[in-house]
Amino acid sequence: MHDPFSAVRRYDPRAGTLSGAVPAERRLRELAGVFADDKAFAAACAAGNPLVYTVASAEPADGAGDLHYGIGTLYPGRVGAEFFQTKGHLHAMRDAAETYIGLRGKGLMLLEDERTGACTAQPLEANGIVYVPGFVAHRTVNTGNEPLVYLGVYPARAGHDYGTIAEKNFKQVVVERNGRVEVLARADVLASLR
Ligand code: PAN
Ligand code: ZN
Repeated sequence: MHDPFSAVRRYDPRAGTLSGAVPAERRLRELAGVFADDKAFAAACAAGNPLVYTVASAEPADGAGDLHYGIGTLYPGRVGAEFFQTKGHLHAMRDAAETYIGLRGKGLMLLEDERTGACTAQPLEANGIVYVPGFVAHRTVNTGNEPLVYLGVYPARAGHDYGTIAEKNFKQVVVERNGRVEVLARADVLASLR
């Protein structure tokens, strides 16, 4: 029988593992449409389709007040000038918020409010916390040289809507230029690639 109190898990912030969870893997080819530079994307897929990130999730219960959580491990790397990043999503239950707790590495979260269009890039790194309010699309970007490992805690019923992002993508793109991390408008990046 399900024991509601057998709730202890162990995680390893270096490896990004969570006891009792088999991590889901996202390889580059599954991120079609995410990166701005189509040619660089095709070349990187052909050159070995690298592992971009894993997510090890815990879903203890599914009631209205329950929580799920997952450890994401986003590897360092780039497609052209653009840093490795997650697919990004809105929650299917739009008002579901999420707390991201940085465990290792250094990166940014792209946040975009679908109601107002307001967008921002906030630092996500070891010892930092980013609160993602409801109605806000979120994507994680690794701007460092080591894995970016973080814990995300969200309502059990949040669900993931990837379709809206697949259609619209985020307005901001994070690239390396002259050895620096820069957050640019996607429209400008696309124009410069033409
Ligand atoms: C996170 C994400 C994780 C992977 O646990 O699921 O960072 O990103 P994608 O789901 O966009 O591929 C979360 O935000 N859960 O709600
Ligand atoms: Zn989420």
